[in-house]
Formats: sequence, C-alpha cells, structure tokens
Amino acid sequence: MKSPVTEIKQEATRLGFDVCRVASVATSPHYAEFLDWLKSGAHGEMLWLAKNPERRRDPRELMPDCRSLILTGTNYFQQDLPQRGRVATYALGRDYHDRIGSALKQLSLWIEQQYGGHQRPFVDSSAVMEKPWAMRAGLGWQGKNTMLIHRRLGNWLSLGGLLTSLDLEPDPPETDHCGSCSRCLQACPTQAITAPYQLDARRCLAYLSIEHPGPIPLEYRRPMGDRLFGCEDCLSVCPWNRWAQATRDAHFQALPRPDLREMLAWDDSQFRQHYRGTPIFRLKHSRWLRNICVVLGNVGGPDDLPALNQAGDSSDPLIREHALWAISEIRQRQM
Ligand code: B12
Ligand code: SF4
Ligand code: SF4
Repeated sequence: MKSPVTEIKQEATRLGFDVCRVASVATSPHYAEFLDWLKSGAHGEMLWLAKNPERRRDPRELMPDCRSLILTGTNYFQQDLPQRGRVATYALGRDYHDRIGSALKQLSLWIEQQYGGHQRPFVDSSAVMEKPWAMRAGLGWQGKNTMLIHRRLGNWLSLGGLLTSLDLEPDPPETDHCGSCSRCLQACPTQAITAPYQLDARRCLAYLSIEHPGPIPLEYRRPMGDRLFGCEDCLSVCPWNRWAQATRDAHFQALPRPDLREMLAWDDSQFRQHYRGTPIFRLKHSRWLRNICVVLGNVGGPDDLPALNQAGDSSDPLIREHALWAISEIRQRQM
C-alpha cells in the first residue's frame, strides 16, 4: 500500500504542480534573520511585512493545530515575446495566485476526503515564510540571490502550499549548492544583494518597480534600464537554470503587450481591461505609466517625444514628473 505522502504527491502532480515536498511543523527557519532584516529597514515601504511579525515565527500562529507543511513548486519558465520593455517572467501570463490558489484548494479537498484533517492553502500573500520552509521540505535551497532554487527547474518556480493538521512523514531538507559561485551578486545592477543571502529591498529593482508606491528615486532610474515590471537579473545568471524547460501550462503563456507609446496613452479603464487577471493589474494605472516613462527615458528616441509630451500634461503628478524626466533624458542623448 502506498503511503499518504506518496499519494498526496501523485495527486499534486495530477493537479499540475511540478514538485511537492513535506516538512514537519516547527519554528520557522531563519525567523531571527527575518527580524534582523526588518530592524535594518531593508523592507522599505512593505509595511505589511513589519506588521505583526510574530505571525511568521511559527505556522501554528496561523493554524494552531498545524502538524505538517506541504510545499509546492510550479514551473513558470518561458522566453518573453520580442518587444520594447522587459517584464519579469512570472508576470508574462495570467496571475499565478489564481492558478496555484485553485489547484491548492482542490488538493486540500482531496486530502480531506482521503485522510481527513483540515488544510489551509497559502500562496505568496500569507505569513508563511515560503522559501525557508521549502528548503526545510527539501524542495530546493535558498541561494545567495535569496531565491529558492530547484536542482532541475532552477530559479523559475512559484511557491505555495498547505498547512495541514495531519502528521505526515517529512522529506529530508535540501542542502546549499551555491558553492563558490557569486554570479548573482555581480549581476545585480544596483548592488541590492549586499552580502550572500542578504537582500536590501530598497535597492532592488523588483521592489522599486512593483511594490514601491511613489516616485522611482532618481539614482535608480537609469539602472532600471528597460525593466517595465520586476527584475530578475540575479535569477537569469544562475547556472542552476541550465536544465530549465519552458512551462506547458497555458495559464502562464506570455500575453501580447502593445508598444510603450500606445500604452502611455491609455486611461485607467483601458489599463484595467488589458491587465485584469494578470500580476501587472495590482500595480495600477498610475505606477504602470510611471514605469513606462522610466523605460522610455532609458531606451526611447525622438519618435516617443509626442507621447511623452502628452503624458507630461497628465493631471497625475507621478506620471507628469516621470514623463518630464524621460523627455529630458531623450533630449540629452540627442545632443
Ligand atoms: C517580500 C517579498 C519580496 C520582496 C523582498 C525579496 C526577498 N528576497 O525576500 C521583493 C519585492 C524585493 C521581492 C522580489 C522578488 N520576488 Co518576492 N516575495 C516576497 C515574499 C512575499 C516574502 C519574502 C520574505 O519574507 N522576505 C523577507 C526576507 C528577510 O527574506 P529572505 O530574503 O528570504 O531572507 C532570508 C535570508 O536572508 C535568510 N538568511 C540569512 N542568512 C542566511 C544564510 C543562509 C545560508 C541561508 C540559506 C539563508 C539565510 O534569512 C532571511 C529570512 O528567511 C515571498 C512570498 C512569501 N510569503 O514567502 C515572495 C517570493 C519570495 N518572491 C518571489 C519572486 C518570484 C520574486 C521575484 C523574482 C519577482 C520579480 N521577478 O520581480 C523578485 C526576486 C528578487 C530577489 N532576488 O529576491 C517568489 C520566489 C520563488 C522562489 N523560487 O524563490 C516568492 C516565494 C513568491 C511565490 N509564492 O512564489 N519579493
Ligand atoms: S531582482 Fe534585480 S535589482 Fe533585485 S537583487 Fe536581483 S538583480 Fe538586483
Ligand atoms: S548565481 Fe551562483 S551564487 Fe547566485 S544563487 Fe545561483 S548558484 Fe547561488
């Protein structure tokens, strides 16, 4: 007879997860480092991380009868379509929270029917420290770029899972395979990886282009280059990506994006219509146009000036100021 863990992993594969591993509940690994990180202010304006930090101390803070954690990884790797402005690979298609969230609900229901207990799904937004837990469950290791790396899938997997009241046989933890490599530290355009395994979000272009609410600080606008949404230079250079295969999940397939000039003229409802159901939607119209202006400032030419001039008349001060910056950058390049 197969063990419950073997059967759960088979069901997870059937539901589309690429990897699935189990850990026994305990205090969260690296919780002390997480508190140090908060103390240093490296979380920037992600105030939700600093609110009730003790919720991350132990999964039993979220579910008192939790006995085990089931961790899942979903491959999202693919190449972007050739167009101006780079979008992080995880955000090229439809939102992974929807896809993974609904597969986790199905897995939870299946486990309840087969083995009883109760389960609580998590994906990204909950207070589960997903990377350290995924390492504890043997799904991969946390690399010097701070990402969870899987031996076969590399950096390109979204994490999620279930807290469960079932006492499941744990998998052995994974060990660190970074060795003497430090490519990610060298590749970071803003030195946001301040030391191996340490990331200062305030310097990170993924943070600045997605989470940061206000103007992009001037010192980071040129380094942002053509990154429209997110950054993954420290992921792309990792040698452990060499066996990565493109995802076959239609949900993640890259959606076409109109050219930057066209999107710069969009109003709020056009933005919503185009990006509803994708990770870009939560950026909202104003910050999307802010990012387009920065990218045009870095890679645009004289043909982009009329669209930028129009954005420079916007009633939104965030868009207006970034458009004026972009115009001045393009003009300087023409001189
Ligand atoms: C906040 C957050 C961010 C922040 C902070 C990034 C970070 N490194 O944590 C910002 C906005 C910058 C960000 C960016 C990105 N994110 Co993010 N993010 C999160 C979130 C919500 C919480 C992570 C967290 O707690 N960070 C706090 C810090 C302190 O944690 P940490 O960096 O892991 O630091 C640990 C180490 O320093 C460790 N440590 C200290 N010393 C040592 C020594 C050793 C040897 C080791 C192993 C560890 C270690 O202790 C700390 C505590 O765990 C998670 C989802 C979740 N609920 O977990 C997604 C998550 C980590 N993000 C994810 C992704 C995909 C990204 C981006 C690639 C998106 C993009 N392309 O733009 C970038 C990558 C940038 C990068 N290099 O990290 C995925 C990662 C998947 C994976 N394979 O790892 C997650 C898991 C979301 C998901 N469900 O899939 N993210
Ligand atoms: S995501 Fe980009 S900016 Fe952030 S640490 Fe990695 S390379 Fe640096
Ligand atoms: S690039 Fe090298 S050091 Fe960085 S995470 Fe990958 S293996 Fe580790």
